[in-house]
Amino acid sequence: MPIRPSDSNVDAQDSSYSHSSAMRVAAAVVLGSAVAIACSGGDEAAEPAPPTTTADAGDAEPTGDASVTGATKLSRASRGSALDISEDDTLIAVANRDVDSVSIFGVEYPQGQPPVLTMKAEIKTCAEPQQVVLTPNGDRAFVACRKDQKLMRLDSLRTAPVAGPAVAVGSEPTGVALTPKATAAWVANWMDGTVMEIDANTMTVKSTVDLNAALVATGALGTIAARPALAHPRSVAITNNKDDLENDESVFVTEFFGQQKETLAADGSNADIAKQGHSSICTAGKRYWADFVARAS
Ligand SMILES: [Ca+2]
Repeated sequence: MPIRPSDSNVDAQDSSYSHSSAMRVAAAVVLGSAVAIACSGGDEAAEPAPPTTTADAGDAEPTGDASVTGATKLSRASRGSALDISEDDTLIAVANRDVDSVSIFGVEYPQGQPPVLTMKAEIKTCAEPQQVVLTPNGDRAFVACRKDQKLMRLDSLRTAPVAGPAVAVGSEPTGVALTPKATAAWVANWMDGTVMEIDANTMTVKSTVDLNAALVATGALGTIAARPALAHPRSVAITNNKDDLENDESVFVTEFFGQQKETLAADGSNADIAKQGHSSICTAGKRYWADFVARAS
């Protein structure tokens, strides 16, 4: 079972969360070769080891039944949420976090009338579905289940919605997003400090990016060895440059905790400004590296 800190039920993606001294950190993983030098950080020994990848999904065919709406590629960046709307606005997926299900709604827009919402199905999912994200044609969805530590695919949402295969990911996945053609899903493992690339068709882990080593390399944590659970990636979003390549996009990941930038005063007067967030920019070809850089607080 994962270790769950006392604040693990606080959702940093919700505006209700307020922790003035814990500023956000953003991490980014760039799936391309253009910024490889920027990722080196000048310290070879401190760089996280690139994960092993076995295949290139860059030119893979889109998933799902594209004939349903014809959409094979998202028109926008992708990020999961408790709720997602299909590209054509006719399908809505809602994560029911407390009852371990996802509800699928069809939407019609009668002229001059309010939209009509019809629940097509409530699909039982793995436990604690934190985020859901729909594919370009809306026929599939991917669900990150925080308690069960899985990513589950939901299939045939347009016709006969059903739970599909699931894959074990890291501890407490809290975020999921898709590449523009939905050939891969990226999951933020909040407790492990990693992000994973999941093949959307085979539902297998293609690569794992360790953000812990990248965070240690900034020096913000002092002189310590990298280990799991130092970084806490929370939500994830993937760019969309509208070309046909999947492996030239960037993956941005929010980091839950800020890092100390100055000594805390005895009277605590600088408690709200003594920390700063970090963001990262990274890496390379068919290998994925991660790095953090300081962000202005
Ligand atoms: Ca692209």
